[in-house]
Amino acid sequence: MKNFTSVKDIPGIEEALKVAFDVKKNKFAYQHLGKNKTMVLIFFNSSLRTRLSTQKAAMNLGMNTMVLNVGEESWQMESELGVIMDGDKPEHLLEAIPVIGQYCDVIGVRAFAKFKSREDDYSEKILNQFVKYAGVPVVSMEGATRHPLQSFADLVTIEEYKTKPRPKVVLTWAPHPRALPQAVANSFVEWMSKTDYDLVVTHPKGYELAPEFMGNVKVEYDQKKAFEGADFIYAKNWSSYTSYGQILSKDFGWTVNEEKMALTNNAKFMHCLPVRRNVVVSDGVIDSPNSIVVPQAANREVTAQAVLKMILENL
Ligand code: SN0
Repeated sequence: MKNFTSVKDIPGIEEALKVAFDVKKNKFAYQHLGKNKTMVLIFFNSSLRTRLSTQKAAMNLGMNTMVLNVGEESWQMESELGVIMDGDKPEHLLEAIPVIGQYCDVIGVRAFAKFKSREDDYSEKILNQFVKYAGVPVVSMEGATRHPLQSFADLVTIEEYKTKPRPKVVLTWAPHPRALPQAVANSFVEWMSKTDYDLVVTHPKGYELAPEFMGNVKVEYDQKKAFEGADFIYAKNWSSYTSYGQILSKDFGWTVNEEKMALTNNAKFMHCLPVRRNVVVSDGVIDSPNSIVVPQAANREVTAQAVLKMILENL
């Protein structure tokens, strides 16, 4: 594997799962692969799990890691092409990216949707500049449209907790005070579509995800109906794709609570975190024994390590 920016980069779901379960069992067995190799992690946006789990995954493989938070610790970076740089951004990505590539063997990048232009976001303007100019493999640590390291961890978690071969997996929109990217939801749908799970997406009208991610995935506008018989409830807020970046609803009627979980087949509750308690999900649900958000987060280390292992093997 060279770059990792979407599910299309892995050799296949089955093989990727095999690698993940193997590194989970043998965390420190592949340290030779990363010896004298360095990973730089670049953050244009905040992080907790992604930063720590990816760094830990690299360290498990014997790599060295360096983290850079753009803007706070580095120069502000310009990403537009052809601009007159007489504003507040002293450095262009066109130089910064190949320079960073000189100091490392793998680059991890987090660059969220900016919500200025749907076209810019959906063309992955920043992430693709890294892929183009880095000269070394690039791992997406959440781009504008996808969060593949998260979705891979979600897949591993569902595989670990499922009690039947073909569980019903429900992705439900939930309210939020801020406009969030569609990346986690897009990517979740993209990865789940590669499995034979019974996948249902539920959201209010106007929150339809991009057709390139949804394909033929079932949409159920009635959240309670969607929850019926579900084995996994995956909650996530996203802003509108069609009315791009807008908040169309803050309806607490969509909050995941005990009453709705009672409609499910004793479903496990999942969320990528960070989560707004009593907005996205009630305390009662996230604190219940059915909540698997912590083991789900723990699998971020596992899947980051699986991805880095596959990249290192190909260097
Ligand atoms: C990000 C998102 O894409 O939704 C990262 C999720 C892994 N989430 C947020 O930015 C949440 C921020 C907030 O205000 O709750």
